[in-house]
This record gives sequence, C-alpha cells and structure tokens, in this order.
Amino acid sequence: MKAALIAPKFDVAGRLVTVELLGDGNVNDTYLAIFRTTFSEERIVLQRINQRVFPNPEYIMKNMLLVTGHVHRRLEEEAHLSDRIWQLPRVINAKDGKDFVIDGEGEYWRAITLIASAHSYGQVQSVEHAHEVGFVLGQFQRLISDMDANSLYDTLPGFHITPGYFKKLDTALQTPEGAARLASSMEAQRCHRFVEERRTWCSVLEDAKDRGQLVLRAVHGDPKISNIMIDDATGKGTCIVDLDTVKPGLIHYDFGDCLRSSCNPAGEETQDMGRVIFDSDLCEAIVRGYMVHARAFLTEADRSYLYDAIRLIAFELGLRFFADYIAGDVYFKTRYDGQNLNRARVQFKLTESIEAREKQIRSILESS
Ligand code: GN1
Ligand code: MG
Repeated sequence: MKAALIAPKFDVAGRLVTVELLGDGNVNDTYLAIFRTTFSEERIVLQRINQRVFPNPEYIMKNMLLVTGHVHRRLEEEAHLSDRIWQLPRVINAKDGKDFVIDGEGEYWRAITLIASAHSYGQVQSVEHAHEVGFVLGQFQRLISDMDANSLYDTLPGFHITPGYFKKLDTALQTPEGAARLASSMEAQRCHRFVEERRTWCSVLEDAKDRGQLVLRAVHGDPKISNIMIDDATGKGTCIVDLDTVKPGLIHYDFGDCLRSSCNPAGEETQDMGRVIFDSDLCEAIVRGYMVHARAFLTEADRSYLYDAIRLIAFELGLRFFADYIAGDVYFKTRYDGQNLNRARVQFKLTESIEAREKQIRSILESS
C-alpha cells in the first residue's frame, strides 16, 4: 500500500501534505511525511518493515520502546552534565494506540519522530566528523550498558554470527543458479577464493564468546556512519538512528561496523576499487572519540578483540553481500545488476587494507 495512505493512520496533528522517500537503506523502505496545521508543521519518519529480513516486526517495536524509554530516561537524568542536547527518536503510535499499522497486504508500518536540523553522511567528511562518530557510538553503548541484554528480543537470529553467512553461501552455491553465477564471473570467483582463505578464522568472535571471554550485551547492531546524526548547528554528534537491530550481541559488532563504514573514505557503493582503503588517521579519531565513553565499560578481554572486530565486520559484510549475489539478491535491495557483487568487492578490498595495516591499528587501539 502507498505510504501516503498509511501516514494519516498515525497519531500526528494536522493534515498530511507530502510523503517523500528518505535515505537509502538496504533493507526497509523509509519515507519522510510532512503534516501541517494552520499554525505548525510536523515531520515524521515512516517506515515499511521488510518482513523477508525481519520475520517478527512486533519484536522490533518492543525492543525499540524498551531502548528508547531507557535512553530517554538516562539522558534526562544526565542532561545537566552534558555539553550538548543528545537525541533519540521516539515511537509514534498509530491512532488506534498500536505501535504499528498493518496494511491490507499484511505489510507492517511504523512511525518515529524525525531528528530535525541534523544530518548523517554516507562518507566521512573530516577527522572532526570521525571523532564525533566514535563519540556518539561510545555514548550510546554506555547508555545501554546497564540494560539487561536478556530483556531484549532477538529481532534477527544469526545476525553477525559470521560462520552462519558461510552456510548461506554454501547453500546458494549448491543450487544450479548459484553455481552458474559463480561460473560466469571472474570477479565472483576471486571473491570466492578470498572468503575461503578466511573461513577458519571467521569464528574468532564466536569462539571468544563460547569460551566466556566475551559476553552478550545490548547492542545497536547497525551503527554505520550513515546512522549517526550530526547537528547542523554545531557539527557535533547528536544521535544514532535505525534501532531495528538493537538486540543482544557483542559490542564488537558495533565497534567493527562503525570503524569499517567510517574509515573507508570512498563509501560502500563506490565502483572505484582503487579508492577503497582503511584510513588509519580516521580510525585514530574515531577510537579517541569512542574511548571517552567506552573506557568505563570495556574489559581487558573486550579490548583484546577490537582489532579482530574491525577486520571481521568488514569481511562479514563482504561475505553477506557476496552470498546474497550468489543467492540472486534476495536480502539486500539492489538498483543495478551485480550491485551486491560490487558491494562485496568494496568490503573485501577494505578487509585487505585492514589486514595490511594491522600493526598500526593495533597500536592505535593499545594507546587509547
Ligand atoms: C543494512 O538497511 P540498512 O542500510 O540500515 C544491513 C546492515 C548492513 C548495511 C550495510 C538488517 O542496513 O547489517 O551493515 O545494510 N541491515 C540488516 O550498508 O541486515
Ligand atoms: Mg539498519
């Protein structure tokens, strides 16, 4: 159903004026809806949940209510200590009181408040921007660090369990279509060799979890650079959005995702592989910003896996894109043929760059 028919079902004052597409998420569809009364305007974010990815949209909303309630409370308690106004979207109920609207086709829609006068960026803009990105992630993790991870639903079982993505790839390669996709592309074959060389290593974080060295906590799940909002007026970080993947996990997933997305100045969608590198100056700025908050809750064991987290989450995202390419683009939305293969190549190039700079990255991590 059209977003313009859904928007008026949410509890917002005024009449709907326009609905336009917002952002470029790879999973859900996101819109900006503008409502006006005779004296005011309200802008909200409207989203259709992709049920192929999130089989239980109810869980997402339950987690979101829990996390936003918790964080809003803590932000208010600490407001007088802060150098800025921190923000986090709030869930907007439907007019019938529910936290989502289900349309005639069984699609789930939800609405949240828009963080106004702030923007996020697909690529890092400066070293100062990088610092703010790390600062925001550290702040968010600190604010949720006292939540009981078990109070959250698992909205996406298997998310960031890297060996599971190998299983997806193996299954896809066993189908005639998957085998044909691999056979018909030299690039795909190169990617296949790349992942195979890292198959035994890829359980590094899962093994540490199984040994009890790393523990499950509440995590954001998707703190890539484009989910971190920067205040237009001050240039300071103000908010982290996209709370669909808030769930129990390792904080390393978040740390790795933030670094892999922010330290590649070429961005995730570039087709110019020569520009893809892991920039260690940006890494240093992010880690410095992150540690302002994270120092308080990181254990020695947590710290000892931070390098692996950066390498692994870049590699894992490449593997996820590659497996999806082989499976026929069933998970990530695409705009052109071969986009998931191109995205995979970017992440593998980034992984190589991370591996080449291991010593430098480890020394940044040790001295922060
Ligand atoms: C997806 O839809 P979006 O852009 O928020 C994906 C993340 C990836 C990201 C890469 C639920 O996020 O895990 O890191 O693409 N989200 C899900 O851009 O799979
Ligand atoms: Mg997301």
